[in-house]
Amino acid sequence: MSTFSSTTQGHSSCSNERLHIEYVNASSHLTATNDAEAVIEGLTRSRSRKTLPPQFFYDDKGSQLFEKICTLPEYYPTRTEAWILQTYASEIVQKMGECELVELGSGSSTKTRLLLDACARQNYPLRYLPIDVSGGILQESAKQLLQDYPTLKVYGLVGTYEQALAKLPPVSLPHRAICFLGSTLGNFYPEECDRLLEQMAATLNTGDFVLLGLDLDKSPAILEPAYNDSQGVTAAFNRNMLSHLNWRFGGNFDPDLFDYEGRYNPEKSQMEMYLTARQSHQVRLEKLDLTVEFSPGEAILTEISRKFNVDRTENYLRDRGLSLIQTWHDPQKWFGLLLSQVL
Ligand code: AVJ
Repeated sequence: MSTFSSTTQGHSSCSNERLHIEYVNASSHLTATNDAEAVIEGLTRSRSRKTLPPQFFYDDKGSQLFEKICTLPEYYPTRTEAWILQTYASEIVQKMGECELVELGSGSSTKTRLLLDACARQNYPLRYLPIDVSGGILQESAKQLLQDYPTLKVYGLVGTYEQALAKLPPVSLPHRAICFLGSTLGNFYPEECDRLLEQMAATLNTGDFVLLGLDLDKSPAILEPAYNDSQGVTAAFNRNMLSHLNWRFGGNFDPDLFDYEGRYNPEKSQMEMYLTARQSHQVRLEKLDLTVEFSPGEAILTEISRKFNVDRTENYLRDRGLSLIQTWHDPQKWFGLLLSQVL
């Protein structure tokens, strides 16, 4: 039997013996203000520097489109990372010992199952702390996991990474491992990335782990098709962001007035995703009291996806108190799983 409760702080939670879900974002008033400010800030930048915050990709439709991207023939990262986990999960888990698995952006938890299976083979106690902004997907995947792993305990946190990391419960196994898979770290701008890693290191104790799944730098001949797929799913995923903004902010974006293109930026070793206005027009976002002018060919940067170099990342992590223990790759070294430990 589950119980739901609301506390005076406006946080709600749901729990039974094996499942506890905590909503750490319940005061969504602040979240809404931040979202509105981020949109206004991004769209009012001077000519040709317009940008939108990537969190607007992930409404229900956007999450579906992203799941579809993960299965596209050109989009190698998901299956490459899954291959590394399938091949090396036991080795990874043996390096970590008995550990609570914290996962940032747990989503459907598909890849995490490979780590849980490996923990189960070692007879480790199974404790999983998924963190996701979508309460729906978190509840659904937690329910499935509890059915499939009879000894698993789940403590889920619904909120942003920052909110949730600040609210982790006391550790109950010898160590904790924060897993951040799918190269999602690559979607963070450098300053955001610094802040997140500092918060991760500050949250963990000596001997705890960080497991990062990172897409590695490679030829644009492989990168660009991965973000410009022939079925146009990545384009639809980007245009959907404009529909999402229309819904959220009473807007009148016409997504079909924008072309999509993913471009590799060699100076920054990153993919950059752009929506470019085909013609001069105005867009109104009523709830933000905002009118935006687009000139022909003017672009909105919707997302960056940084591509990593293992040696540079090793130094970067060391500067933040994390020492690289081991890296696992696919045979082509397109993707890396980096295990680091708090010194
Ligand atoms: C969220 C990091 C997994 O950057 O590759 C995929 C997002 N955007 N295609 C990435 C994305 C367009 C993706 N990750």
